[in-house]
Amino acid sequence: MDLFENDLFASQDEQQVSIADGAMLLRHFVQQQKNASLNEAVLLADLNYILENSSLRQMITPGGFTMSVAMTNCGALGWVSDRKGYRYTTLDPSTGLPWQPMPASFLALASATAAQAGYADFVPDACLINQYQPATRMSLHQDKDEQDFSQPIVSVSLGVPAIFLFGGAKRTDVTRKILLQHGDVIVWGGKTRLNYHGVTPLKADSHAAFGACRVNLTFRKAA
Ligand code: MD6
Ligand code: FE
Repeated sequence: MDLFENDLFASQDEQQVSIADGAMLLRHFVQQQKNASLNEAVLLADLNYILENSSLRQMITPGGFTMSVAMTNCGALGWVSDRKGYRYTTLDPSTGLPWQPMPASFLALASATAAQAGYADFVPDACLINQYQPATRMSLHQDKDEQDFSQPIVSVSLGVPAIFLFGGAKRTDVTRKILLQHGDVIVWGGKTRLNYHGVTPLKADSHAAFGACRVNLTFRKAA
């Protein structure tokens, strides 16, 4: 299949895959958590609560384009984009109120996966929630609005699978395709912290809990 020809990992069954020095894929990590405080049902209930109390919105890029991915945040800081630029805010611009607090299950998932990938003591202060409808994509970008690039990023995929594009330090570097399925977590830092990456248009599919959508949780230490 053409789509996966650059995917080093699609045919492998390993639970834990090193993508590059500093970046690791933990497959189906969410489903494997069975603690009272961290398990799939608690995580999805906590996510639903956030989405019910904070609206997903399509933000405007500094260049004036409407992003196709719908976003909200939880945690002390939230990532926002508008004509003035990209930044982190303590208040949700659509309400003027603080973002919803980060649920304990989210914190537990972020620090457990970071530790598993070799990043001890990761305590995120920001969780960006991205919702992809069918055909929605995210173009190649770097995550560079955070203050301390020694801190990793934890990215959790839920719902319909997506193809993640993982490039290099330059926008023109070749990208590899990585299949991200429900419950997969990428921990990303070290030498790859500023690598370009994106998501190809979401294919029509269905997931029991998410319908036609994919939801991505991106945990960061922004401040
Ligand atoms: C997404 N993810 O998976 C978009 N950024 O929906 C990201 O932009 C991302 O997954 C930095 C590190 C990991 C990521
Ligand atoms: Fe990103």
